[in-house]
Amino acid sequence: MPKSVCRDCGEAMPAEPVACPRCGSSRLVSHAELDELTIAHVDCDAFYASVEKRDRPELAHQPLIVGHPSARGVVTTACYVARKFGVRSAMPMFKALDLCPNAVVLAPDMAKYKRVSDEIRAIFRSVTAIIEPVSLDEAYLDLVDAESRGDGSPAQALARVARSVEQEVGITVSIGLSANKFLAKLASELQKPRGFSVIGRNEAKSFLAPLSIRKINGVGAATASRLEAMGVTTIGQLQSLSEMQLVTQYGKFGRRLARFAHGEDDRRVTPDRPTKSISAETTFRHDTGSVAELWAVAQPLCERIAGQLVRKGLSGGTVVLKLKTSDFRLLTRSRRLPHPTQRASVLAEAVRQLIDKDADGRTFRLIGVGVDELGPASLADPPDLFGDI
Ligand code: TTP
Ligand code: MG
Repeated sequence: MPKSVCRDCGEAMPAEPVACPRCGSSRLVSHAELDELTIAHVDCDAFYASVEKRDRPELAHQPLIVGHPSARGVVTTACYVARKFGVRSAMPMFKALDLCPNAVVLAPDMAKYKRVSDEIRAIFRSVTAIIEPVSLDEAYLDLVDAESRGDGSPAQALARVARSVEQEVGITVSIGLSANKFLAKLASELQKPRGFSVIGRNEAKSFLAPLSIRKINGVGAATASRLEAMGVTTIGQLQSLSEMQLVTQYGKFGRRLARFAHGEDDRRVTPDRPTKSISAETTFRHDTGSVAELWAVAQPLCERIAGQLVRKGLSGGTVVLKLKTSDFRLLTRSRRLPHPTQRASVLAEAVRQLIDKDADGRTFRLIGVGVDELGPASLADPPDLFGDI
């Protein structure tokens, strides 16, 4: 049964009406699988240009180009008015101004875009902790916990995110909701600007079939040329090749290509490491699943981190264990310490407990240990806990 969410008031509906029965808006997002999809890609519309327009309302309807206004400069981004004239990112400025002589040109203000990006991320955090920023203006969100956090369905949480960004930050975003990162990113591009698109599992293959292979994340000019030389230009043609054929030709990436072509992608949304953290990691010479080996490598990492904490006059409140599996999945686990520390032994004890949980037969290629929730050294290791007053 089709399910809909009103993008203006957040009302959820079991059917697919023309307008929202609660607020009358016709901005509805509807899809039969709406309640089963949890992975979103959120991308700001004409990001730098939108921020500049927000700060200069008199430019609202004018063509605006952000980029260095020298003769040899290039367009960093163009607003949607300028895009109607054919202006695009990375175009030489002289060409852009030939196409759109009336455009206003502003130099980028990166510090401001960073601040805006932080504000947007704070809004993302209000609906999920599983956020993977890709650049200042885009991120993947996993809304698997939305319902249990009291945010409603993933689509309702996302509609609220879009409204908050508009009201609190003053720019617009486009949202793609799907079953995985690959499809979510494609979905977010479908209806820009101010879009909200859904690609369901059921239609993924047929949706992908007519698209160019160049739409696949990671297919650059070189891979595309190789595929095109084999007569493969659309994802549909790629679907008819076997995974084995693609692996023979492209190695590991071939496997990913085969999966993507069928709309499958098992990459997780991986929250980025907190900015304030200290970490160390080691790649194993041979992949291992042995607790003893993991532990043997983790201990010196804890020592390195403890040394850095002492040198920097800091203490760490949370220990983070990172493990990359042999098939490149990243697992991140963290544990809050009973008290902030600078000691390798305290870090190591927490890491040992985390390793014990994750060593379940899988093999790993990399182990990393980190600390975050950094604080001053004065908070580290209350002396009475160690009896060495
Ligand atoms: P994009 O998300 O690719 O572009 P956009 O946000 O300007 O437009 P839209 O998403 O609506 O299509 O990139 C985000 C920002 O990154 C963009 O505002 C400027 C910067 N950027 C560059 O500096 N160089 C580039 O070549 C591109 C594409 C973007
Ligand atoms: Mg963008």
